[in-house]
Amino acid sequence: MHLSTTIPLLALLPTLALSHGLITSPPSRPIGPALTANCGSAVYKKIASDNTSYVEALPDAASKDPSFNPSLCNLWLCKGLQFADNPAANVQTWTAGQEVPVKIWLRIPHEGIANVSVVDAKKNQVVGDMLKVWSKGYAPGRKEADVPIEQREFSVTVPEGLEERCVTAGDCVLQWWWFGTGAKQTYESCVDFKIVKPAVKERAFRA
Ligand SMILES: [Cu+2]
Repeated sequence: MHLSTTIPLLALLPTLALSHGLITSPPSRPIGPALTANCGSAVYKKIASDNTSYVEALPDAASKDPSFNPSLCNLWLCKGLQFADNPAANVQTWTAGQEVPVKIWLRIPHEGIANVSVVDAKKNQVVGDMLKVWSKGYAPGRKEADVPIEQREFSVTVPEGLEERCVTAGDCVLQWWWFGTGAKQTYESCVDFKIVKPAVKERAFRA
């Protein structure tokens, strides 16, 4: 929803449900049956109606839903979207040092702060340094074209040292996180990946 801070009640009106943003490339986590199972059907319905909507809309819906399981559904990591719902073909295979092009769909801007980081999904902990940080001025303007292209299309470098922690898909995510400081809305979108060691180098060491 395009929520105005001066008229917060409008946020309750479903007719105002407008999109905000998510990662479109590489493919980000979609909705699916695991989301319903772990987060409940209320959360599922909210994300299904607008897959780019903000996190703050979800905890209230979840708290009234007996099927919401907070030990399996962290709404503040990937908006609660579940690894099990991501088709295997969407899981990226990366090596340290690789440049990964990322595209963001920013349908409605809200100026604020943003970052891209690798998150340990079990511990909900950012691993190492953030790969991108916008400490101010992210997503200004009123429409997507107002947002500087380098905030919507950029590359991140896969860090060193993830070879054990992120060797299994689902253990780590690449998360794009954005908070509109005026709107007070948080957006999260996650890419699943696994780290492999570069095969060519291994052979070279053994030779
Ligand atoms: Cu909004």
